[in-house]
Amino acid sequence: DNGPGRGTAVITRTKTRTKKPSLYRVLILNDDYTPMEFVIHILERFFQKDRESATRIMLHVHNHGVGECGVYTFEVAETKVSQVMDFARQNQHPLQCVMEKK
Ligand code: NFA
Repeated sequence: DNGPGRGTAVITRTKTRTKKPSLYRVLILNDDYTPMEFVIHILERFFQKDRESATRIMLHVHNHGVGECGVYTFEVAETKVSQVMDFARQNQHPLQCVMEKK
């Protein structure tokens, strides 16, 4: 006999709350040498922009010095930055791409 209040299984709450991942903006920076067409290509290829929004973002960077390509979780943002920096370097353009916490 277990008697009162003994031998009773207790399930404690192990997980209810989840954490939203931090988000990071990926930015490109203006320079005097990278061709406009190359920047548009980057935005189409790595950020899935159509030609119209790629052109708008490129011109924003050209006119304001910096612009947002997209917002991603840390690992995705890091990968985008690496892909852009590698591709720019391979093509001998000084284009800079950075990430910042939102
Ligand atoms: N400023 C560059 C040019 O006039 C174009 C550019 C735009 C470069 C956006 C970098 C980022 N060729």
